[in-house]
Amino acid sequence: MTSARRPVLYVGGGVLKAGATEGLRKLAELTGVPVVTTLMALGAFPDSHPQHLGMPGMHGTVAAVYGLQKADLIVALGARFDDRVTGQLDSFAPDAAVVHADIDPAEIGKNRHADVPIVGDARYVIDELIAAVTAERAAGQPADHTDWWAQLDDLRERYPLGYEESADGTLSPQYVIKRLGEIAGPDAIYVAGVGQHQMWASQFISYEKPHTWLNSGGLGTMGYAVPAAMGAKVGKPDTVVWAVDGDGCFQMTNQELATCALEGIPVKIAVINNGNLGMVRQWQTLFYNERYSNTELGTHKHRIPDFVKLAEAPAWDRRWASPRTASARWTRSATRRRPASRSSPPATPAGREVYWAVYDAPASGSSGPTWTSRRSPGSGPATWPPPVAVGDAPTGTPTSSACRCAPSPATRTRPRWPGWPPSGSGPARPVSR
Ligand SMILES: Cc1ncc(C[n+]2csc(CCOP(=O)(O)OP(=O)(O)O)c2C)c(N)n1
Repeated sequence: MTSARRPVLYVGGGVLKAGATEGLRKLAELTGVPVVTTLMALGAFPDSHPQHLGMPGMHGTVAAVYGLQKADLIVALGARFDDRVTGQLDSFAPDAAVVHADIDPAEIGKNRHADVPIVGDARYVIDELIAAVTAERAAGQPADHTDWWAQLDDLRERYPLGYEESADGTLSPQYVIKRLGEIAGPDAIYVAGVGQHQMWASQFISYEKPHTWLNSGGLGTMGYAVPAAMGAKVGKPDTVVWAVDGDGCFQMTNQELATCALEGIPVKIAVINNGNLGMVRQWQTLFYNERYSNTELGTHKHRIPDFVKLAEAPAWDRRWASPRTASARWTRSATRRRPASRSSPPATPAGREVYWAVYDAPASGSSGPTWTSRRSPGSGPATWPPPVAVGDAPTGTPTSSACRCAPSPATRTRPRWPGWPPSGSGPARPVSR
């Protein structure tokens, strides 16, 4: 690190698991080396830190991708050279020597040859790297990364993360997520499902602290967000927990909202409803010649329920018999600072903070997407709707270097599949092309 001209610290989720974030910051600041953090490592190094290039890989920033690709030294800490980071392995970072530190020996050299393999807990490895760099510095080996930073800064300047505003003045999902992050702030915990909304949540919310981003980045399990948010809220009842979920993912585990109501677990959920299995559709667009198959969910038509009505369906709304009772229960729960127990009176507080923000794709025949938000009645001071009301979109057109929301595809009527739906169960319905 002291003799390399273009070094990068490539940080993975292992650094968070090892509790090595303090050490990472020390190492980064001591060496002046650029840092990239993977999807699993968001929060391990503050997003706002000047040495942070962002997330690498196919959903990453231009500077982070370029940084790894052109590096002459990659120091991988608790990361695994996943294909979403490297792309095609044989053309990934061709000039880089690799120092690969991981607690799991099976990871070392699995995808990319390690010139210096280190098996160990990231916390201890980082401490030893700090000691080694300090000794080299003392022996008069200064590092000069001026040219390297000039290139990277130029890219950061020219290609920041961005997105396109919709022409009709409706809100783009990236904007909604960005505002959510600005309003809830760096102390909140954010959880996401799997898909485009997950990528936008990773890109447009600023993660400044460890363990404020929970994500299923390895297996990528749709349905992760709601139960993960519940777990986070139970573990940290005083922290605001937001789940950013997709309309597809949310349907996999939304029944757990009943558990939230029963057990008093006040999570907040933003469903980014783009009317599609957006990420898969995006791949069909980009890699499968726009041959769309089974990705249109059809907002409020066939595969997507009315989420606002769904939010009202479980028992919590009915429990607000009177605002007075509701507010008494709320106070009691808030001062207890823990979830209501099973034997406590009906768990009104849970419902009171379950907050719904629904980004709606255009219903067929309607003029465009709409933003609706629903707050359960009698639930205290509003924190959400005003800042993201339609019309609050920023002026100017941000540049785009990130993925865009897949618009709802046009629909056409096609004969039903042979034998489905069973005869007598209704007319043929429009399906996506
Ligand atoms: C259990 C499971 N099934 C399928 C997939 C494959 N998959 C990844 S993203 C995705 C679409 C997710 O759609 P949605 O929740 O609406 O999110 P969007 O991409 O539209 O934001 C699918 C089907 C998966 N990751 N997990």
